[in-house]
Amino acid sequence: MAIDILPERFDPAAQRALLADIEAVVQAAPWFAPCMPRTGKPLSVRMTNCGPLGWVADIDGYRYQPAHPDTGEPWPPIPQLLLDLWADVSGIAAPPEACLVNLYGPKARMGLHQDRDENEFGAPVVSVSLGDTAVFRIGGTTRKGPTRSLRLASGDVIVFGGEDRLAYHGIDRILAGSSTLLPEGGRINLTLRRVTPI
Ligand code: MD3
Ligand code: FE
Repeated sequence: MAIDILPERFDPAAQRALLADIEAVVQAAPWFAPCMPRTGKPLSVRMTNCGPLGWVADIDGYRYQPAHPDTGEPWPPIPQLLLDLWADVSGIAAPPEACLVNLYGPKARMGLHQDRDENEFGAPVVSVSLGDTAVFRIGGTTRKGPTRSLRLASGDVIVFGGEDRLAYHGIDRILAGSSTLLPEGGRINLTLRRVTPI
């Protein structure tokens, strides 16, 4: 397995059910504003997490931690729909430990980066897109070299494993108005990850 694309893995009814679960997560763990380490420059996305561990970014760096950076409360559990998805598509018997939830407004983007804050690269990252379509870019495991562009639409699931687990990737832009799932527009991306060694 390298990149496994499952277009509309969640049909519109399942997308609404998943969105309701995420709205409950956000009630318990409100959106926080991540920033770049050292500079404190804000990222354009808003974030929250569910699961035993959550990814945070503040002036001190990037890390996984068991509690919300603003409220100090533990992250809420990962919704069953997402645990079932992981069991179906990850090929890993151990459950995911972190589900990062990213919120994109119409102008938000995410620069090309690698995900390397985890201590288990044998497990894939499983991504779910909800709401407006994103123009996603993925390259190889070095910053230079060719990249390709892919559109991620609402309900799509992508599994990034094998050599592509450490591929550079980012979000170039959001196609505002391409979906009516989110009442206020925009896009939510969910990424399920294993953080500690299996
Ligand atoms: C390829 N999120 O949270 S999802 C991230 O749409 C992140 O919010 C983007 O990059 C988003 O770190 C992209 C697709 C994705 C997520 C994780 C990956 C692709 C990946 C990890 C390794 C390789
Ligand atoms: Fe990433």
